[in-house]
Amino acid sequence: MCESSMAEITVEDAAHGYVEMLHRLGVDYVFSSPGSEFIPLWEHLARYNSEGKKPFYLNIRHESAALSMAKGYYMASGRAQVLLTHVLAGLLHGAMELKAAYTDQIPLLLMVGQNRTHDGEVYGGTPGPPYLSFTEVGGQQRLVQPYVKWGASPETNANILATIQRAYQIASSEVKGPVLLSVSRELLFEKTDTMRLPPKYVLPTPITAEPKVLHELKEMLVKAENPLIYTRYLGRSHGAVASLVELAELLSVPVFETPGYMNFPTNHRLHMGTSVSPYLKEADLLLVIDSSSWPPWYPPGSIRGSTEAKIVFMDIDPIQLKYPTYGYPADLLVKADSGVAIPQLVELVKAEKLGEPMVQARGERWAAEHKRIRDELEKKALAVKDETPIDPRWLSYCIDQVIDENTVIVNETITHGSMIHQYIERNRVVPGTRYESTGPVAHTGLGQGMGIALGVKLADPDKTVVALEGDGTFNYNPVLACLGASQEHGIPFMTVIYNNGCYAAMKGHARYYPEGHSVTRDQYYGVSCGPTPHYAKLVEAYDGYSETVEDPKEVKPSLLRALKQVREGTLTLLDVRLRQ
Ligand SMILES: Cc1ncc(C[n+]2csc(CCOP(=O)(O)OP(=O)(O)O)c2C)c(N)n1
Repeated sequence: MCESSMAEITVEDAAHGYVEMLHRLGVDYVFSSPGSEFIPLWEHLARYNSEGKKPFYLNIRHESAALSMAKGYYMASGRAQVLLTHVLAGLLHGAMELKAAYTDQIPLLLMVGQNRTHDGEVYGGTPGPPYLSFTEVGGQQRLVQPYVKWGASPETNANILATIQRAYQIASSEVKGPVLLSVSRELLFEKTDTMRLPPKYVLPTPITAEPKVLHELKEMLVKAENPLIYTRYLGRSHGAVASLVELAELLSVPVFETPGYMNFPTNHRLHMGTSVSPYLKEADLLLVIDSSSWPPWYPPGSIRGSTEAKIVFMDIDPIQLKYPTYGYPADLLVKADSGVAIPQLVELVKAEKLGEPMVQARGERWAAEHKRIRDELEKKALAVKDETPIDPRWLSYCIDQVIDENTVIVNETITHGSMIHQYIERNRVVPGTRYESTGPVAHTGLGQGMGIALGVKLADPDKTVVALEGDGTFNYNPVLACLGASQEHGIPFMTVIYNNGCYAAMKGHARYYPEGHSVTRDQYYGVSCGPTPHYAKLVEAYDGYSETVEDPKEVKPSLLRALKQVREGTLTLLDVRLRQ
């Protein structure tokens, strides 16, 4: 390949140029569920990969698994990911995960095939009748229009490399999110010798607040007697974690979180767990950083009845443009990237003369509270350690005991979620060691956890990755595709199923119909997830290691055996049978 002075590259054909462009963008992997329109790309990917050149082609057996893997890879690496999925059918199979990526601000470049001809007009054009049914009047992109930041359906290869780069640039810029390129067979198979190369892109600078706004926030923080900080996804910027620690320590402000990412070291004396509500009444400032998509109270207006605290949101999108209704009250909305704004805030606070005795007394009070919360949780877990069926508290406590600080927890449980956040907290101290699968930013739907775990492990091969699943969420996952991807690509991860044999979260009948048919007949439709199959056997089919755990005494030993296996490179699953 040579680059002429006119910024053109010589290529074997158009698809060669597409692959070269992805290579130049620094893309590591192309996550892909096959469709025959991609044959031209496979041709060149095979050559690049056999020469050790990126992007590596990653065959994945279901689009939803491919999208979740790409999401996990982004969450661990911070870089936008590229996918290929089959025309229409593939797009629809991955549609929920695409919507999830949109909500969770995950930058993905999704390339979907399409066809524009149907009568042998063009070399490589539509190969047969099935492709006719994959055409959509108005173009397939309209099917997922609300869930992509940007989309294009290129008409020509004349500027296609610029379009690919632009799509990647748009996905990667704030607010990040998925973009869609519908690339036609006619363009993919096109013969050409040269292609025009765009000038290399740059990203816009990060969003941060005006100095006077940060000054106002600093004033509020230093004057507050009882400030609280709450976050959900600050930790997606690893650097922001250390800055938040610095800010919290300077002022002895407690930090609460529902961890979509690892946000704040859980063993820190100012880490106060997940529940902010017991402290709201006495608070005079509540600073919600990176959680405006899911603030820590509900309904939105109820906060004004429970506290007189001033409410400040800091977020790239503090009014959540994607929601038709919202309604969370605020005194100050700081539109900023916390990874940039918090270090600025730290510098402003450092320049202040702080009331040292007050800050110290506050620090001691919260350190004592941190210890009290932990002691109480431990006592509660030990109290149920011998219960049969196994108590989920005991399982969560044991997981916390056996993992090390470099083990990554990918949580996709529902009613056990808050317990997991409370208990798995002894050593969540390294940024990038926990992720929420149903949505690090907001709830986005079940079935993503195993793919995310695979993507995280692929991006971070030295870490041990543990996916926590409910038996319900496990069923929503593309399990076979995920186990297959693990086996095919050598990506070992461990799954622990919190198996309570039902969809406990669905049992809301009595709340709405206290004397209704369900209650009186003891017949709760929507709750059953049984008879419980031998989930452990699924993993055997992929040469993995698995156990079914029913004895509370076996919880810790079985976790240790499974961790040993997965660390030695074996796909692993524990099906832990819990009380309902
Ligand atoms: C794709 C999708 N389908 C259905 C739901 C509705 N839903 C939310 S929680 C849940 C049950 C999950 O069951 P399980 O994982 O066993 O957790 P449990 O409720 O027992 O704690 C269901 C069906 C959803 N959120 N997403």
